[in-house]
Amino acid sequence: MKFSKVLYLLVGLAMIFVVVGCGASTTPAPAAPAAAPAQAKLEYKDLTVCYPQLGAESDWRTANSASFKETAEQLGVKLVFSDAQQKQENQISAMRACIQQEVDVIALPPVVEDGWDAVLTEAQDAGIPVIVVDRSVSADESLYAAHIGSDMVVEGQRSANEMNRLLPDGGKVIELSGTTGSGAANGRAEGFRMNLNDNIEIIDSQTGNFTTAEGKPVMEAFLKKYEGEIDGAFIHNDNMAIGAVEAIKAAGLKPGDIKIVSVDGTRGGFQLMIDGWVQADVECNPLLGPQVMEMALLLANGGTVEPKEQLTNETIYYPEEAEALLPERQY
Ligand code: GYE
Repeated sequence: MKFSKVLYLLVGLAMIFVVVGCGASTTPAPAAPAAAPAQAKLEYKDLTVCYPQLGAESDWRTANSASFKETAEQLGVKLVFSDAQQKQENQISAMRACIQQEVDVIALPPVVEDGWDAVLTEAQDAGIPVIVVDRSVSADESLYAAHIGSDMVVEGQRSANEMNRLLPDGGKVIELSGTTGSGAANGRAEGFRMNLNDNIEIIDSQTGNFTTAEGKPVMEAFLKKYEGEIDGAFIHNDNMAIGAVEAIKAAGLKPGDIKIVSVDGTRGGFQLMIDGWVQADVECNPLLGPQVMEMALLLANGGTVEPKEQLTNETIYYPEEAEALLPERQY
């Protein structure tokens, strides 16, 4: 029997059933008990999302904050935004204030990996789902609803692959790393060491806290200490690369004398590639607002995110394409 005929038959039977059903009742049916109204589905305009941002240390971070603010504005989500100035205790107090305020969802970009168990437990006890954003936490997975961000280990591996290509005969490299104890710095350092060729030696590693201001003096110190010895630099973000390049220029070196691999893919990083200072920029995408808001709505409506670990798709940028791509970069 054709599908359409089966459909007609079923519809017909259903109609007979309805008619017979109604006709058969002689006494009026008792008023149905007011069915508990199905839990009204929350919409974006009903949502309050807390974003205790970790700081404003880099262009990546500025773009990340803007992505959250713009997305919230477009969707009509109420965003409780704060800036912790790279201090974990400030992020924790901001989270506690949001718990008190009974926000619907907390999206947390943790400045460092450790030390979140207590406040994550407090959020859980208050029934507020937490989405860990960008950097990871070392806390047990059961304490948060999802983590969305980059695979920092993969970024480190990609950076090592580029350094291997740039120094085919081996050499000495320094590492200018991100904030000590942060998931981004830990992952990038780990991945870099996993893939780096044996003939390339990491002669020193210091933090520049992901900022231009702190990256510059660290590079100055490296240049003094290892004069003429540095073949390559793995720099954990473009802002520190900007500071490092200022120091390298001041030391009288030319673009390419020290091969630089940086991370983020910001406009500043693109400009360094165009000017010949950076040979590869490993992308890290800060524009997470739309995905996080979508997740927040799902969680606020009782849904779950599967799998808990949601990774961002990323690539590597090279000097040859930098000029053409720069005008369309969003950050
Ligand atoms: O690479 C850096 C920022 O956590 C991925 O933090 C983020 C890093 C990013 O300050 O520029």
